[in-house]
Parts: sequence; structure tokens; C-alpha cells
Amino acid sequence: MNRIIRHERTTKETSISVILNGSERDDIAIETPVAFFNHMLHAMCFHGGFGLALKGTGDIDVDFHHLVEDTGLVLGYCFAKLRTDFGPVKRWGRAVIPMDEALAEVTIDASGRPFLVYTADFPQEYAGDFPMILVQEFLTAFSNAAGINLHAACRYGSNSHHMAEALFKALGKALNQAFAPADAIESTKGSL
Ligand SMILES: [Mn+2]
Repeated sequence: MNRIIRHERTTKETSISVILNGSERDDIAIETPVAFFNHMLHAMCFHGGFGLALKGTGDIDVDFHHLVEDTGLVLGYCFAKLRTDFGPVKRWGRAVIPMDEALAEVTIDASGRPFLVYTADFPQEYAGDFPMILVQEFLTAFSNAAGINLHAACRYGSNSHHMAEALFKALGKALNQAFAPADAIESTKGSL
């Protein structure tokens, strides 16, 4: 059975709709006006083995902040539902991914308790027209909405595009492990 989650969110700033296939990478179609962000989400889903249909619009005449943050919220919400609506998940995931000179590491506990620890020292402030600071905004929104403990670190790198891409690939791989179906609830307390 494919675990499919749909969610839409519209505010005065953005409108985001997502259909997530948490079980297999069927199709990945990501449409936002922020090309670098689309590239990152595609890498995350492809390497995470997820299907994703995502449409996002928003007030990018202000800047990309609201659209990136709100996309993180909607995607995070879908992962929260993946944990609560389809039976237990494996809970932990970890991936270390290189991309050329860059190395990124992501560790997840899908515990229901959000916490983000993030470190990345980007040498270039932008990748194309995308401000690297928004990687942190996305991860903050995503981890809060998903209810995951997320440790995301880019250990080193000299190219901000490579560093961010390694982070998103590692995030996908770690999510794949953490949200894989489990036989029983992975907690000594018996609940999460
Ligand atoms: Mn790339």
C-alpha cells in the first residue's frame, strides 16, 4: 500500500499544495517560481525515494522567504501525517553524503518532538538568485511541522550549491530510513 498524503495551505502570502507518496518514488513534479529550491526538493525526493507533486506560488516580489518557509511547513505536515496515519515508522535515519568537495550529514529522530540543530557555513551567499540563509528557514519550518529531531550539518565545502545539494540529498536519505514502516512502535515507552 502506498502511503499518500495531501495537504494544501493558502495564506495572504503563499499558496502551497502537496501530494506526497511516502512509499515510493512514482513521479516527482515540483513547480515553484524558485528554480534552485525546486532543484533541492527534487534531489531530496529522488534520493529519498519519495513521490511528490508540489505546486507553490507566493509573494516572491517581496523575496523568496515566505514561499520557502511555507513550503517547509506544508511538506513537514505531510511527514507528520506519514508518521501518525499509517502505523509505526522506523524512527531513526542517518545519511552522510558527499558532493564533490562538500560533505553533509543528516540525522533524524521522528519522535514527534521538533528540534533542529543546524550548521552550514556557506562561502557564497547565493546560489543563482537563491539566498543560502533560506536553507535554514526551510529546515526550521520543516522540522517543526514534521515533529522531527533534525540534525543537519554541512561539514565542509567551498561551493554553496554543492553544500546545499549534499544537505538535501542527505535529508532525503535520512527521511527514507526514519519514515520506513516498522513492525512496532519504536519506543520503550510504547508510544511517541
Ligand atoms: Mn546541482
